[in-house]
Amino acid sequence: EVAAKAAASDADSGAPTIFDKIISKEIPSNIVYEDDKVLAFRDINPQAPVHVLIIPKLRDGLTELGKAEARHGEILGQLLYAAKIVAEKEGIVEGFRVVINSGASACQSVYHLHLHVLGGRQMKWPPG
Ligand code: DGP
Repeated sequence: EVAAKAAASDADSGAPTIFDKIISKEIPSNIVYEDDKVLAFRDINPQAPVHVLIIPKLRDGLTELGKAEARHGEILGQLLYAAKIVAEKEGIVEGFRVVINSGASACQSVYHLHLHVLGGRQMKWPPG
């Protein structure tokens, strides 16, 4: 348990993540939408027929939503609007889900804020 806690505190320390390499295109990804502020690409482990991640290109302290500050308001809005653009591009705008896992107890695994856009099947509620 001590090791797990140490790993968790490392995880949100602000160290670079795999998403930095996706942004720099050092690691290839299947890009769905991109503008100067955000990047949207297919999740490597899809949980629905459409499963796209949307990230800010500049993390700027947003390791997780729980670290957001008032100054992040604009990029947070841009990310949410990008979710709608992605849903339209993917043909799921009539029904889709946006998820943000914030912190270890929400099963966040990559500490660079990201929205999951899920659709293309009937969603269930409550989520697990
Ligand atoms: P979360 O558990 O909310 O932190 O989701 C992280 C997601 O990132 C997870 O669904 C899998 C995805 N992921 C992790 N590494 C990669 C990668 O190298 N490429 C892509 N496309 N997705 C990744």
